[in-house]
Amino acid sequence: MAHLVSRRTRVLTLPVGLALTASLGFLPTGTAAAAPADEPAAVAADGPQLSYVVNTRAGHGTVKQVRKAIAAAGGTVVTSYDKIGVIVVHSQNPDFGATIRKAKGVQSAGATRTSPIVPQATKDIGVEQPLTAAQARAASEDAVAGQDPLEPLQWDLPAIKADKAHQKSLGSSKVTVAVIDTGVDDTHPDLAPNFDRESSVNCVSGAPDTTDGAWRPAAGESDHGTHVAGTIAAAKNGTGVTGVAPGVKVSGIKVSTPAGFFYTEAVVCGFVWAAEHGIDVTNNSYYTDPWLFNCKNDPDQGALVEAVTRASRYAEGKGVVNVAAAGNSDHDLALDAIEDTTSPNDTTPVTRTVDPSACPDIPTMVPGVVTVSATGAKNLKASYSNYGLGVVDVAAPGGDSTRYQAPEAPATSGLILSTLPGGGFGYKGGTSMASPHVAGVAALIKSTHPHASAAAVKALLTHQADATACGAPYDIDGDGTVDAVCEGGKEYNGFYGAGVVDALDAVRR
Ligand SMILES: [Ca+2]
Ligand SMILES: [Ca+2]
Ligand SMILES: [Ca+2]
Repeated sequence: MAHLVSRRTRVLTLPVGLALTASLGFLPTGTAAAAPADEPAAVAADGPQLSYVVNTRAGHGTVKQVRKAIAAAGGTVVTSYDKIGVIVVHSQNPDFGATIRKAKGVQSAGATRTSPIVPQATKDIGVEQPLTAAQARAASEDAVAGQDPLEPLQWDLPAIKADKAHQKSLGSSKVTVAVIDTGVDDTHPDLAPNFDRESSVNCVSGAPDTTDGAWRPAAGESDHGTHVAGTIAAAKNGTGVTGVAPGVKVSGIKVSTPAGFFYTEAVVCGFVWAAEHGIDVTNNSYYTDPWLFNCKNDPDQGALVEAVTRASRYAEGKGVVNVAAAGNSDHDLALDAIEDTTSPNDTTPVTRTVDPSACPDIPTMVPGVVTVSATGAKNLKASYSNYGLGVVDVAAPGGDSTRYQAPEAPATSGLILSTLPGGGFGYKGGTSMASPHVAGVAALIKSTHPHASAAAVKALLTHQADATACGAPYDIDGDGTVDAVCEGGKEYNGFYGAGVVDALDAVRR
């Protein structure tokens, strides 16, 4: 089974050679929760407990009517997002989806997973490349006045002129970026000063859990979200690393299960939470499991696209800029036929050929979401990064294998250095790391223009980006064969969109 997070957190060309796919060893068992007592006896409830999103027409009367139909079909409402007409349901009725789709007021409904809801083994995603004590020591000797000790290793900051931007502004503490991810360890000394607890939450069940600290990764869970948070807003405080926007606030919206699955109901909860808690920017370095591509003409997958689209649009309407990673499969998302061999990734994947325009990768391909491709230290598209004319909006550093794109000294790794749970630091690479650079720049723009709408911030983001031409035929491994084709002109193309984001322009009034 392909693991979701592997696609986003692991570069295809990892220097430490982590496998791209990892068996989760998932075994369906009979441990799913018992059927609710009030379930009508006539409805089959002998299937695995699955989770669903049910999309309804707006209006309170409709929601009430649909709730009745859900109960009659053997479903239990977990939570209901009435403002966007999305209801999260659990059911063991194998026919629940087909039955509820016929109910009055229901527009679409789909299972958010293909395996039952049971506790899954925790799994350590691991660190792509450690920071050695010698590297850290050498960096602190190289650091000049005004730099945090590890900043000399952060080649990605000058690549977007964040170092120069910081001489003018670190961003406003009135701006908050939410990391919709695997959880954020806010006790990290480089994150604690900028962490916003009030706008942090655990959304894994599909309903918000505001228990103190519920936004943190549990022991053994992925360190991905903590790394992403540091890239956005690690403090400029004389210790560790520096984020792209070290003066803004960052919050954690935990949406992945212990095994690292990002299911639709959790993502919907995350966007609705962001919309209603004063968030200015969300970062989305994942795709919703279990489908890499969700075909709108499939009743299940189409409902997932609809629910995530409603939730992200609701957030955008409340002024939230949603930024997302383009993905790490080296796919041209503008093609009309891509082979997907990894979905569904929570049971047995099947091979299918999809047209991404009809079968989008969500949330990154949802209209309105800023789609980010990754560059390496030579400012070229990273070897693994997805691309596509008309799909990629902007580019930012996500790192690449040093063998393909080596940084200049004193930096020693082609990957991105950031915070890890437990107070540590380490390198990761992927479009997961590119997206938070863009989220950070969007936060700087919002700091400069506090009254700008989400649309206005996005317009400035692309307008200020430094146009990057396709350049020479892309043979990143130098074997004489072109590895990806960049379409478009200098101002807008499939590899870099409108260009590499510009933190210095972002702080100019
Ligand atoms: Ca710091
Ligand atoms: Ca510029
Ligand atoms: Ca090649």
